[in-house]
Amino acid sequence: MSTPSRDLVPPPAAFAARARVGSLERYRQLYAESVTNPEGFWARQAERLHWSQKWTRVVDADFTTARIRWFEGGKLNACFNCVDRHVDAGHGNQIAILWEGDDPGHDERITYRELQRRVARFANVLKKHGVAKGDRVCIYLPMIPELAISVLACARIGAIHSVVFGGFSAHSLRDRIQDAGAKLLITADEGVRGGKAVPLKRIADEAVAECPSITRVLVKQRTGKWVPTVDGRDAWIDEELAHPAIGDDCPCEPMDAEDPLFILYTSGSTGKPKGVLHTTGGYLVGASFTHELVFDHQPGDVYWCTADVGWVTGHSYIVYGPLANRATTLMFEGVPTFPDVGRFWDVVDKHQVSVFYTAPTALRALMQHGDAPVLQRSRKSLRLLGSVGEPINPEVWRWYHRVVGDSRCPIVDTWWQTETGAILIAPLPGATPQKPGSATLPLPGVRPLLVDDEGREVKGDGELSGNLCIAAAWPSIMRSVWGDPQRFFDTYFKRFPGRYFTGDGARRDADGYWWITGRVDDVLNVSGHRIGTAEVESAIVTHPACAEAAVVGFPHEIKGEGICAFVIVKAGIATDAALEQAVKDAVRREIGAIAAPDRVHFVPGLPKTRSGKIMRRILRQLARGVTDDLGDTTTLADPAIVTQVVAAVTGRTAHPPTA
Ligand code: 7RM
Repeated sequence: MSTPSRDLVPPPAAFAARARVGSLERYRQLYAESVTNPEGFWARQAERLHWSQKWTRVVDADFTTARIRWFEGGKLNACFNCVDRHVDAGHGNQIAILWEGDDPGHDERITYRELQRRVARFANVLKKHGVAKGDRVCIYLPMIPELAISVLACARIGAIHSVVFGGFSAHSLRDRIQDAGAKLLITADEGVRGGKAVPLKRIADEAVAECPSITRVLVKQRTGKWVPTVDGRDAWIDEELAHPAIGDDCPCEPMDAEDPLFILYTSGSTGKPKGVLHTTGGYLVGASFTHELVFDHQPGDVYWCTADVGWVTGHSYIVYGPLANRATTLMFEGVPTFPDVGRFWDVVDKHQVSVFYTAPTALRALMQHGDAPVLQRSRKSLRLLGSVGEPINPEVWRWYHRVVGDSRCPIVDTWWQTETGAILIAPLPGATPQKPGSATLPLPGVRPLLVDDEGREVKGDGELSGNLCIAAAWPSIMRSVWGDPQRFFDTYFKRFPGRYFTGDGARRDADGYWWITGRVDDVLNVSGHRIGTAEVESAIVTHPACAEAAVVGFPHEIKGEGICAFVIVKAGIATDAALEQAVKDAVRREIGAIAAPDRVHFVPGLPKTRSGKIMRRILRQLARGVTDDLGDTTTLADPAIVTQVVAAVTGRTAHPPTA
């Protein structure tokens, strides 16, 4: 199945003429340089940052041992690179952060000079409360300026931030705080999204009650609602910042290139979420280099990434990448559908956004409402569109291109992961002819390859498919799993020795274009968020009525993937609508609303192999409504169970729970 050439969308000539990389030939040249002389290439890229001391060795990486070090001997500070150096260079009056509140009447403009002052004061507050270099600080905030400011304040003093998305539950927050051994938590009274309040402080209190490592909780008053405070533990951020002893100056801590910058938790196929560890030099080189190249960053751009800073996309493409490049980055507190489904385009017009980066799930949700809400807004300021988080359906790509971008803006479909730190596969908007649904070609310095299940490289010029691996290290690759280096090796380097395994499947077409087909492990992608089936299963069985659960994904019109749970209840329990709700609530309570199953089926048993492994393949078929083509079931321990499960799912017979 090769892609017809009518599906090739070349970069518009007007765009290419002004682009940083303006032709495919120039891209090919850059790429060739990067793979023939990676050290020279990355050393040149690293020059984009300010180093207080230059590195002595560009790279020392070995995928057979999972030892990865970039720019050793070099010293730099990420906050200095994102803030101070721009002020020093005379750009203090430029807007650094454009904040748009949930309420359309509520916004804030923060210049680089103002950002420097606020970050330095915040850093001084952290120091006053005993935070020092290497300490972990957990940040559980809504999308308000203090989120970016606290991230940068940590980086300034060398504290390691661990941002937890504001949609996670108390238990998820507790697990992350405990795993990182965080000393201080930064939160808010409440968050506001779509006109509704999120009780962050209440959730944080519940979490911190089981976190002895936390000595201090700093609370931002976002709504001013009364919340309980714990004497000797809690302090109001605004009072702390206003304290006369807190000064405007705070030196940037010189950090080794390989000193940790942050931990960010992400789901895998087994066990609890992993603390992905990123270090200072390589990460910032990667975030900055890719932001400039993929988003063709130009002075004067107003750049908007709609992600939450609680995910890696927000770390790399709201905070670190754009600020390192002295962009004006827009931070949006709200949701795409409030006060109405035209909100994104209202914000685009209001702030004259030129580069817009969002997720397919948001586009699918908006596309449902037709073209009118888009066409009613000008969108003339837009020049480039981006997509991230999951494969974008070709028809959604075309709608994004034709309706949102008026057929004038290139689209960059960016493939990457929390672990990769920065974009690895994406078009360069002025150079790469795009194909709807393909992330196109690897960025300079990136060497993807396909490997079959036996570990042999899948090679050739035609259309190929396999497990997506990367052959050699790039600067922003994660360095370890926090507290568990063995898990780092086992997860990414064990299955295909000498290669980094992404967990994704992919296809490469005859033009060398990459098509990501989705996860090949037990990780779901729900609205662009990674959720491990094992986590959801553990959450379900915390409910006392549930004996066992198996979770699979199914195609979902808006979310991309929906969650379907098959649950065995304990003897004598009635499987009614109330219990179904209770199962969903259990997952909300344990993980957060994003992981709540869309469907719950109570079943008398689960299809298992003789070694006790759940055959998810069969459940996946059932979840998508297929009951007659379940494939080979002869390896099941008890093939008869399938008939009973089918009956339970289709409701053809009563399903008394087994003991
Ligand atoms: C940035 C981010 C990573 C997983 C990854 C893929 C999927 C991300 C794309 C994509 C197809 C894309 N980090 N994914 N981007 N699949 N096309 N452009 O999403 O760690 O949260 O998720 O997301 O499966 O492995 S993440």
